[in-house]
Amino acid sequence: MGGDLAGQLSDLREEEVLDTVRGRLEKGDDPLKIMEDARRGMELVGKRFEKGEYFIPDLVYAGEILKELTAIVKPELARAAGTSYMGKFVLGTVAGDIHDIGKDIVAFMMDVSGFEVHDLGVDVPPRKFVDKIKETGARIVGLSGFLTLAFDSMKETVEAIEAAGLRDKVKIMVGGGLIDEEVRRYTGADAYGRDAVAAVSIGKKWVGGE
Ligand code: B12
Repeated sequence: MGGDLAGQLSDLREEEVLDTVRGRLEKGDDPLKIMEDARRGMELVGKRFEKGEYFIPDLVYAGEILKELTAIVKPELARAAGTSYMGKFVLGTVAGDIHDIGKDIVAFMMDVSGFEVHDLGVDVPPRKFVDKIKETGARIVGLSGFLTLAFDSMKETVEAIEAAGLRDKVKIMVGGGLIDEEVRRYTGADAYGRDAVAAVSIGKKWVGGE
């Protein structure tokens, strides 16, 4: 029951993964640590895909296992977080990219941390971000992306926000598998967050809550 979660996930051993997660939560293990192990497991899945050991259906299956795992961990994460109102947050996976597992974790963590989350979903064109910012008056924007092509989509989204005259009204954070500080600079965003915990602390800093 206390097995190696990252290894089990990377081997796509669904039942063992879920048993391990339930067992760890019962023992009072930190839900964030469980999510970190799951992240490492998904990284291993990605490596096997790169090496040609796994194929697209394996990625889909890994994504499904991760979703089930997240559903089990979510209530515990919610319990661990604070809840005072932090303002509005517009989030989406940028144009051309349909990865949403990481984005959904960010949405969830921002939500339970007190942000009003407006999640635009996946493959979101720049125009939709602009419209949502105008409609909600949100001051914080999150762009998620896992593909190399997402770098340009993020840049185009930041540019569209600027062209709409909203650039000095919003702070923009970027994140996702391949995103780092260098990519952040390329896109013109204000901050890069490595994970959902970082997203929350950046957001709180921007609203002056921490
Ligand atoms: C699962 C998966 C899929 C699933 C996605 C299911 C879903 N509903 O999301 C499916 C099978 C659909 C898929 C499809 C594809 N995929 Co894919 N996929 C993955 C995989 C294995 C895991 C990604 C994931 O969900 N990780 C789990 C989450 C939890 O990861 P995380 O990074 O820890 O998330 C945190 C941070 O990123 C951060 N974060 C995320 N968003 C944001 C936003 C903000 C604002 C902030 C601050 C933080 C933040 O917080 C998250 C939570 O803590 C990766 C491999 C990898 N190592 O990443 C490849 C990978 C991303 N995929 C890849 C590819 C190539 C594809 C396809 C093009 C394959 C194909 N030929 O069709 C398609 C893309 C289709 C498209 N247009 O988007 C490549 C990308 C390579 C590249 N350089 O572009 C990768 C890297 C695999 C590889 N090594 O080749 N994929």
